[in-house]
Amino acid sequence: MDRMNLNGVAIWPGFLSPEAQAAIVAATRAIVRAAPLFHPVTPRGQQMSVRMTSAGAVGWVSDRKGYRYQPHHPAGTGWPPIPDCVLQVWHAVAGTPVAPDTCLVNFYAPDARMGLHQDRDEACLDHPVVSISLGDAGLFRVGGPARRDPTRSVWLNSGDVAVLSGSSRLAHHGIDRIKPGSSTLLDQPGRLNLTLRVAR
Ligand code: MD6
Ligand code: FE
Repeated sequence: MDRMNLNGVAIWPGFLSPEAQAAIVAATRAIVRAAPLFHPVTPRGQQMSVRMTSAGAVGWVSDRKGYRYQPHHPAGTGWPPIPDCVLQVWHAVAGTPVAPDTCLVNFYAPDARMGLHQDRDEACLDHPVVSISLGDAGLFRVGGPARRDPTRSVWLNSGDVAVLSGSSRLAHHGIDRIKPGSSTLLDQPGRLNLTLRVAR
C-alpha cells in the first residue's frame, strides 16, 4: 500500500517483507541478549507496562531521576550497536544523511500500553523519528503538538514503518492497546517496536 498520512505522521503499511521482518527480529533478539529488557520507572515512580532496552551509542532510560539518554544500560554495561538491517530502514525513509545514534526497543506483552507522549528528550528536534512495528498489531493514536489537540488512530501491523518529522515531530502519540494473536512473527504473543533517533 502507498504511504498514508495520519496528522502529519507518514506511515508505510507493509514496508518490510516477511524476510526483512524476520531479520530484524533476529537482530533484536541479539540486542536483548546483550542488553536485557527492563521495566522503566517514570520520574513519579510508576512502573511502565512496556519493557525496553536500546542499541546505539546512547540509550533511553527513565527512573526517579528523570528521562534521559545515557551511554550505558541500567546494569552498567554498554549498549550493543544498531544492527545494519535496522539502519537500512532509517536510510530508506528518514530523508536525512545523518545517521541515528540510538534505537529504542519496546516490547509490549498483551496487556501493555503506552500513554500519550511527545518525543522530546533529543538534543536537536529537527531530525525525524523512525518507528518499526513487528509482531502483534498495536493501536497507534496520534494527535498534535498540544496535548488537547484532536487525535486519530490506526492499527500498526507487523512490517509497518512510521515517520514523525517536520510538523509531526512533536505530535503527541501513544499505543492504546495491542491485539494479541494478530501475528505469528514472534514466538510469543506481543508487539515489538523499534524507534530510531538522533539523540545527541
Ligand atoms: C510504539 N512508538 O509504537 C511507540 N515515538 O510502540 C512511539 O512512541 C513512537 O512510534 C516516536 C515516533 C514514532 C513512534
Ligand atoms: Fe514516542
